[in-house]
Amino acid sequence: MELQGQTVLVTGASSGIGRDCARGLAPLGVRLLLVARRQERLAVLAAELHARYQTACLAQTLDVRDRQAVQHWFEHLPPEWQCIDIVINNAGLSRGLDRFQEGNINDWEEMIDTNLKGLLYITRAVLPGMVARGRGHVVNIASIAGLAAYPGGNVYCATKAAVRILGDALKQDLLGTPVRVTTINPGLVETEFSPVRFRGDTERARQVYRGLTPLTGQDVAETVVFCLTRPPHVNIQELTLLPTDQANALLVHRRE
Ligand code: NDP
Ligand code: 8X3
Repeated sequence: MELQGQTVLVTGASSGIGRDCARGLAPLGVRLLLVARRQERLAVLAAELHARYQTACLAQTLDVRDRQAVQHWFEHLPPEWQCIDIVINNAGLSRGLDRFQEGNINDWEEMIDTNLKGLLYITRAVLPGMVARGRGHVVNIASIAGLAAYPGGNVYCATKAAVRILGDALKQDLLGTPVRVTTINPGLVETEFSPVRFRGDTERARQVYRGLTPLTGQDVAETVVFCLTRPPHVNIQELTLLPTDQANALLVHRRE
C-alpha cells in the first residue's frame, strides 16, 4: 500500500523507536505529525527530515498523560493536519524494577498514565475521523513485557498486557470498517528506555544490553513500515520481534 501523502501521527517521536519510525516513514512521502514533551528534539528531527526528504512535519509539544491537553491539541490542530490517516502510539516508559511489595506508587501511576491512559486519549481523539473517512491504521507499540511478566516488571508488564488486549478489542469494535489495528511487541531495543527506567543510571542501563546484540529502533521502525504497507485487505494483528540473542524477557544469551 502506498503511504505517499498520508498523515502519520507519531507519539514519543523525540527519541528511540518513535524517532526512528519518523525517519523510516519520511522517505515514503508521508506528512509527519510529531509529538512528545521535548519540543527542541522534535524541532531538530523535523528540520532533519525536511532537509533530507522535504517532509512536511508538524512538531508539537504534548504530554499524552494530560487528557485535557490531548483534547485541546487535537481540537486545535491546523485544518490541514486534522485528517490523521495513521497513528503510531509509541510514547511510553518504564520506571524502576522494584518488587511489587516495595513498589513506588508514583512510578506506577506514571506508567499507567503514559503507556495506557495516554494511548487511550490519543486513540479516542483520532479514531472517529478514521472511521468517518473510511481509512486508517492504528499501530500500538506494546512489548514482550505484555506477553509474560518478569521479576520487578509488574506494573510496566501490566500496562503492556493492557495495550495488547486493547488492540484485540479495537479490532473487534472496528470490524466492518477498513480501519486496521496492529500491535507490535518488541524485545530488547537499545534506546533511552533503560536510562529512563533507571533514572539516569547509565551504568545500570548499559548492563541490560551487556554481551548481546539488541534490536535497534530502526529494526522496529522497519517492522512498522512493513505492517503499514501491506495491501488494504491485510491486517497484521500482532507481531513480536526479538533480538536473535533473546528468547523471552527472562532468557538472553550474553557472549561475556
Ligand atoms: P525512549 O525513552 O527512547 O522513547 C520514549 C518516548 O516516549 C520519548 O520520545 C518520550 O518523549 C516519549 N514519552 C514519554 N512520556 C511521554 C509523555 N507523557 N507524553 C508524550 N511523550 C512521552 O524509549 P523507546 O523508544 O524504547 O520506547 C518507545 C516505546 O517502545 C515505549 O512505549 C516502550 O514501552 C516500548 N518498548 C520499548 C522497548 C525497549 O526495549 N526499548 C521494548 C518494547 C517496547 P519525551 O520524553 O520528549 O516526552
Ligand atoms: C521493554 C522490553 O523486556 O525490558 O518493553 O520489558 S523489557
